[in-house]
Formats: sequence, C-alpha cells, structure tokens
Amino acid sequence: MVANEILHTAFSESFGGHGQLYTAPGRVNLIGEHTDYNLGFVLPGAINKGISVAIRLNGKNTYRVQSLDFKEEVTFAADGQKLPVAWANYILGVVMEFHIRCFAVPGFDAVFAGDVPVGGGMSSSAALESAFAFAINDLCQFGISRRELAEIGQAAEHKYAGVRCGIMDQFASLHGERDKLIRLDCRSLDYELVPFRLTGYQVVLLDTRVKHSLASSEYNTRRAECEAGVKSLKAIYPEVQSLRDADLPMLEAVRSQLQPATFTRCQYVIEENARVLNAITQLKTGDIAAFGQEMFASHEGLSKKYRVSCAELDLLVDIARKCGVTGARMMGGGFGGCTINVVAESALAAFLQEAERSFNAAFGRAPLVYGVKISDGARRV
Ligand code: GAF
Repeated sequence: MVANEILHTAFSESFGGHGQLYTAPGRVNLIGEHTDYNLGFVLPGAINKGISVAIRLNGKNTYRVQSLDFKEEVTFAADGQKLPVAWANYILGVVMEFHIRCFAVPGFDAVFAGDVPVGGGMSSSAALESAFAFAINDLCQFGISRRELAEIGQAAEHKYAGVRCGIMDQFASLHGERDKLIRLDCRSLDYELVPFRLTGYQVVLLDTRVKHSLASSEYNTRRAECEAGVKSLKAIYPEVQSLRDADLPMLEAVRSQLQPATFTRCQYVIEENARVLNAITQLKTGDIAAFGQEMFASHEGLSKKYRVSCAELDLLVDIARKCGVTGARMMGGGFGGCTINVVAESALAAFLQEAERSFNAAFGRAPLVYGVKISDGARRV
C-alpha cells in the first residue's frame, strides 16, 4: 500500500492542510472467472495492494483530483460529461452514481496513488472506484452499505469505462478480510468468508505484462454470447434466468439453436460454476491438491472454451504444471495480465527460476512476480 506520508505531503502541497486518508485494495480470484455476470459463484480475496486517497470537502460544486502516479490533475463537475482523462472517468462515474441515488456529493479536493499494477488483472479500476465510493460515503455520512457501494462502482465502470463487468471486483475490494476468501453468490450477493491461510504454501502472481487492446470489447462480446445462450435456454426452460440455472444436459438440448462458439462459451460457464463449488468444499476439507486441480481445469476452460487466454498466459500455466505447482490459472478478464499460482514453498524457487528462463526464451523478457497476502477491504486509515 502507498505510504500515508506521501499522500499527506502531496495533499498539503496542492491544497494546503490535511485530507482524510482512505484505502481500497485490488483483488485476486482463486477460481470462478467470468461467472459473476452470469450470476454464478466466485472466490476472490482482497490483497495487500491498493489505491489510497487523501480527500477533503472543498465547499464548492467541483471536484479537483490529482493522480500522483499519472502526474495529472483534473477538475470536473457532476454534469455527467465524460472526461478526456481515462482515470478521471472512474471517479466521475462514482460521483454520478451517488447523484443518481439521490445522494448529492459536495465538491472535494483529493490526491490518490496506488500500487496495483494497471492492466495486471488485479483490478486497479475496482480499487479506484471503491476507494472513492468508500471515502465519499464516509466523509458525507451517507450511510450506504458496502454492498451498494460495490454496485455504485460496478455501474460507474459500465457507464464511464464501457465495460459491462460483473460485481466481483468491487465486492471483493469492499468486503475483503485478512486471510479470508469470499465465497460470493453473484445473484443474491450473499457471501461467506472462507478461511484461507495455507501453511507451507504461497500465492504468487506472475505478470505477463501483456495488455491487449481488445480486452474490453472481447469481454463485452463474451457477455453477449452468454446472454444469447440464456435466451435459447429460456425458450425451453422458462425458469432459466442466467447460466447459473442451467446444467450441461439442458445446454445440450438447445445446442442446435446456438452458434458453436456460443455453445462452448456457455459450456465453460456452467462447468466453471461447478468447479467453484467443488473447490470451496476441497478448501474447507484441506484437500489443497484437489483445489489446485480445479484451478488448472479452470485455466483449460478459459483458454480452450471461453477463449480469453493468450500465448503468454498459457505458457506460464504450462510451466507451473511442469514444475509441480499445486494450482495455476489465468486470472481476471483475460487477454493478458497475471496468472495466479498456489505454490508449495518447497517448489517456489525452482518454479520462479524456470518461469523466468522459459518465458524469456519465448518472449524475450521475464514475467514480473508478485507475492500477495489476502488482506482487509476498503477502510479509513
Ligand atoms: C473482470 C471483471 F471486472 C469482473 O467482473 C469479472 O467478470 C472478471 O473480469 C472475470 O471473471 O475483472
């Protein structure tokens, strides 16, 4: 997390005096990818990397926000006009979502900075939305629940970043707890905190440093394909509201009405939902080897059926398998970013060495390595 003094100093240099500090984390997801917008199950956790903000009401109608990382400052009003600076739109979106819910956000001055790698699949955007949503709610004493703050962040992302994301990232950033994963039912938003402190194992992310420009449009295409599948299923099974309500025989029954690609996308989602539930049982019974196998199967589905992986991610998962890593898969929306690996400490050094060697041989650079800890969600500092 960003050092508090850095934000305090930057705030006082730009605005004078002190701002109140808040922080919100990025997230990892152990299993359950692209299941959230299909109203299924996910198993994320908040991490010890996030975005922190120093903020103070300014008595005006405008918002003046400075990004230390992008070295930019933007002033805007709550008029809903999209801004030319990409990061500022997430904050504008959050402010507008408060307004839509009849919570008028008074003007503020803010400085923010973070250590969640942008485009790394750890959801820096959700961390940014959650940091501002949490801070505004607390500063203005609106009394909005964390769950609704997550919905505010999600809506901001839909409308101001153009990504029709699910709720997982914002929910995890707001509800995370140290050493606990979140078993989230993305339909009811009921959740359970599942203890996740594996003695002798580490969670390590390997960053391909690939950021695919098609990631957002492909994401929205996948979502549309799932919706097409639901439409056909509904015609025969009216009770189906989302892929979460279907099983493989039901999907088979409508196969002839679906494009082949749509069929395999839906197949992946139905299988992935089942994998999440299996994996949670395995985690609770301490069967980490079986849990890891579900992670590998998840990757296989994401790569071959959902088609959101890329050569760099596939290679890293392949190396992980060969090096005896317990479980590995691509994480997040796909088309780049990180793999998540559950690795026995005894296997870690050899795995990292081999990953660096093989990745370098194939792509001419080493992947970045991040060890992450499952940590608390958004909070006042
Ligand atoms: C991105 C989205 F923001 C999430 O909602 C989720 O769909 C994820 O991709 C894929 O599981 O992080």
